[in-house]
Amino acid sequence: MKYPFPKNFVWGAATAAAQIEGAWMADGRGPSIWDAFAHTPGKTNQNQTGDVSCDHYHRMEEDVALMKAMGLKAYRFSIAWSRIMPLGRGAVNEAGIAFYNRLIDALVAANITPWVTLYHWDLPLALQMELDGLLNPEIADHFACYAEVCFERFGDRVKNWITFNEAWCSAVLGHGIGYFAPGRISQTEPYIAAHNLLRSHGKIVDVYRKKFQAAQRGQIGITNNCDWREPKTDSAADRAAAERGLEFFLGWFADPIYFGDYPKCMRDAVGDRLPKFSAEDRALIKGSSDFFGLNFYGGMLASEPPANRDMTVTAPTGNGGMAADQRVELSDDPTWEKTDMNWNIVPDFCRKMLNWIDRRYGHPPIYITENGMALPGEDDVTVAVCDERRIDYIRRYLEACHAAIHEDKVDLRGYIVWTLMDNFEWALGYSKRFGLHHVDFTTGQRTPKASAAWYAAVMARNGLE
Ligand code: PNW
Repeated sequence: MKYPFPKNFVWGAATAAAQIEGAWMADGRGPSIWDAFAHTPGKTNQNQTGDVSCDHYHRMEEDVALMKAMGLKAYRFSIAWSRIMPLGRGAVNEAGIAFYNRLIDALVAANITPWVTLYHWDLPLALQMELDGLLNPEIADHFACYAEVCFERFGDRVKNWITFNEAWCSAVLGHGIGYFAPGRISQTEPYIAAHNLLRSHGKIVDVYRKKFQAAQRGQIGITNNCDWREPKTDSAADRAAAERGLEFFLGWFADPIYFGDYPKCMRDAVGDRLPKFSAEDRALIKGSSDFFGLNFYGGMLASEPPANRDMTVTAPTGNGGMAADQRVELSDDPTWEKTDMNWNIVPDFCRKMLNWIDRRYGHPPIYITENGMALPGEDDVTVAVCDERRIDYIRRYLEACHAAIHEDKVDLRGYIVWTLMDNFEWALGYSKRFGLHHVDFTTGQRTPKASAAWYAAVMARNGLE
């Protein structure tokens, strides 16, 4: 074997509740902000919603069988808060608990380690309506109560917890450019939402550590996303722009956890719009992650913009983050291959990102909790099953991971593919397919793509040939 991975390396595939479950009103589930957003005409591709999606809620046993068939070692999924607590607080919905109990039991029986994300963007709608959701500091207490129910009910079998998936998306896409739920457009609110997400993360981890961790012996952390920023030229200004871009993207969420505060460049640029941590918040947030979760998808060239450039971002993906504040000009190298999301395929950027995290945050254990690609033409199942380009993509990213581990000595402990099966790709609806399995959204039929068998072989031998 050319590229063996460390013993105990975590191999997995991921999904998220709002993207696969469907059954949006079944068994007492309350609505989420993504239901409201998707049901607002004009917000998603062809006004598509997650109402039915893959109908995983009703096909869970079949889906676990798919995972078992490929010898999946770990499965990362998220819990829909509004199935557990339909109004986000108060009464617990036992039918929702029962669903996740059945799922977890099925995984354990199939020898698949559950990795559970507590929040993958689907805030109970009631909390948005009553409290303004993430903008209200009180949200941290509600997050902590919900999480406590999950630890209590599932923590005997779940040993790997992720508090938040990509807080950057909730902040920037949800509260900055309005591309994601709850669809807010503001230059101030992203910083408030981010702040309350970090405070919520701190509280959730505190609950876990004080009440559950000793007995349940699991680990808890947060997953952030970041795209690499490569200096466009070797000039000091472009190198500084790239570094600033990374601090605005990832440092925003990781610096408070590892250092207790936001990056200095953000303080300088954002001024009074950037909230301050109270001593109490800081004590909860600093040191609050047992591992570093990273979702990695791409990168761009970064350069210092001309002084008079208007940086206001209106582009849907908002890849520039809070662009007017960070002032980093982003561009592509025309030779780069792209995915169907238009994201650049540059495996070396993954290695660089891992090294940046390793150095900046003092050699933390890292798990890649998402990486994968969307391919065009895959609505047609006969096209989808020949996904050689996806195999090539995953192979090259895994080679980059292997180099980071063995040559750079990064403590990378796992790689989780996005995603187990085609699903509701948020604002892009069903127009983008990332799955190792094709889903026919009319019949619900699942069909393994070539990448599923290939990935099964990689997991079985714990490495690449
Ligand atoms: C991640 N962007 O989201 C999510 O965690 C998944 O739920 C999602 O399906 C996957 O990546 C693929 O998109 C992102 O526009 C979605 O910059 C959009 C962006 C970034 C991450």
